[in-house]
Amino acid sequence: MRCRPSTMSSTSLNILLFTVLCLLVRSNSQTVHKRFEYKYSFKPPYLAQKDGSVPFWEYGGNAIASGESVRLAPSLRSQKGAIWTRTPINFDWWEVDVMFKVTGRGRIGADGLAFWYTTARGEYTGEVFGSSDRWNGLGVIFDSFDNDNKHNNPYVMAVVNDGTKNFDHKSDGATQLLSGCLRDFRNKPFPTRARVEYFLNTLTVHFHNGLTNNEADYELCFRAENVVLPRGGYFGLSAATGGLADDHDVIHLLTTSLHTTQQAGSGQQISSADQQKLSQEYQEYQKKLEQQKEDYRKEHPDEVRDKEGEFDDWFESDGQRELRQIFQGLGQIQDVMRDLHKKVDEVIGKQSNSLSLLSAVYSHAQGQGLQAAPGQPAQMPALPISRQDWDLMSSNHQLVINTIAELKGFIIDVARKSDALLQGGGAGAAGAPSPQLLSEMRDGINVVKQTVAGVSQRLSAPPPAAQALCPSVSCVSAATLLALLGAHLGLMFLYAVYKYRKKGSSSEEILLSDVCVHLILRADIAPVRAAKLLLRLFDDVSEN
Ligand code: MAN
Ligand code: CA
Ligand code: CA
Repeated sequence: MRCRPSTMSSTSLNILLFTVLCLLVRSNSQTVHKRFEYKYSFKPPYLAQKDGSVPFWEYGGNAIASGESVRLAPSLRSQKGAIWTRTPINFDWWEVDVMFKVTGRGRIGADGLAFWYTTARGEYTGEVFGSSDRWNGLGVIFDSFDNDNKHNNPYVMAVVNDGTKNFDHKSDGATQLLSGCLRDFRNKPFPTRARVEYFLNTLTVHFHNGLTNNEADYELCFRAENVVLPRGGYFGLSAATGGLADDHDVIHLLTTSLHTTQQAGSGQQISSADQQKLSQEYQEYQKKLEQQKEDYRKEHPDEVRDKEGEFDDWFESDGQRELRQIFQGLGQIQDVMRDLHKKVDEVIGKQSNSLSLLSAVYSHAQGQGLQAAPGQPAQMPALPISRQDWDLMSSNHQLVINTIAELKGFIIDVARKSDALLQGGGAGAAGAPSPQLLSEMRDGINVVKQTVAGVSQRLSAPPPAAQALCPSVSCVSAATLLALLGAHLGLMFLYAVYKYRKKGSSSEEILLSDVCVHLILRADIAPVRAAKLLLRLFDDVSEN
């Protein structure tokens, strides 16, 4: 009596185990059959035809299709566009791979794109990422812009709607989403991808972040079970921009229908008798074919020998293919290396050219060639002018220009004063300079004026012509010119003083003129200083 329940329980346990096993075996044998659905797909090249149409699809709004992609919404404010399948799908389970690029120059972009599976195609003027609100079906939304300022965008989410709900754009659909994941899909080096699978009422979304071009780099975004979607929906893609804008480009949408074994076989089941018959027929056909081949070989022994292995080249084993690919890869590396080598050679050639040019310039400047002692490497000659000298030279140059400007001003002043004297008529005043003397002075000053103007013009103008005519080192420098000018002025001055002396001028003026001559004739006084002193003297004289 005591062992009865135990026997019963062991029996029921065995039955349970058997049932589970049966179920397991059944589910294992239920393999998934996949079929590429070209009528629900688009991809480059020739995505759009010459007339702009995309076979089996229709698009509208601001969407533009090219051979390479569909731009759903361009990076302009308040744009919306979409592309939809022309016909509803005729399979229950599917997998859709969408490759897209969302790009924009801003750190933040907007508004995003959406993949749809809905009972009706959306309106191109719709309010939800370029499609209609209150849709019936599924929307997988790639929301770039953080409207609710929760710092949780860009975000990928699935929203299922039965045609009654309005999408809450202001809070990024936060309370309406079925599931989602925080993923950045903007401005990636490679196109980003999403693989949306709907199989046996389980919705799975995988995401590829576009950091690589590797097919295997999808990662799970979410999986949701017990999702019931209406049958016979349309696939669609849409995008929209708002106050901010990104380009929303879709490169491909590839649809694969998924079928279970029962589905795949449904309606095509054949009896085992028929199966046997077919298999027998096939075997007989194979035998017949072999027999015919044998006969042909016997009849045409030469031709057969020639043609043996004719198609061998057309096939390759996995190993052969791998080796071929490795060889191709190596070949490409070699090509790149060769190019690199060439480039490096070119660079070295150019460099040595520049070096020899430089050497030639140095040796010309120093008046000697680069001569290395036997067995010793050639030494680079010292620069003909040091940085310090250069700075000194340029500051001197500036000083010369300034001084000449001052001189010019002064001369104009003198000319003005002499004009006034002439016009004022000094006939009455005893000891005043005669008009003849003044006109001589004015002529002299005019000559000086012209000379100064000439010098200043030459100083301010770029000197290419002058340099082309004479070597840079032995050209007449501005300082020399100024010295000559100074001498000229000095002589004029002396002449004027001489005239004044004759008429009884003061001893101070005589002394000044002597000093002036002395300064000008002394070779060791810098011309700029000489010019400055000269200026001062002029000032003194003119004031007196
Ligand atoms: C504006 C509005 C929003 C939009 C953002 C970002 O604020 O147009 O609807 O989401 O810009 O484009
Ligand atoms: Ca948003
Ligand atoms: Ca948000």
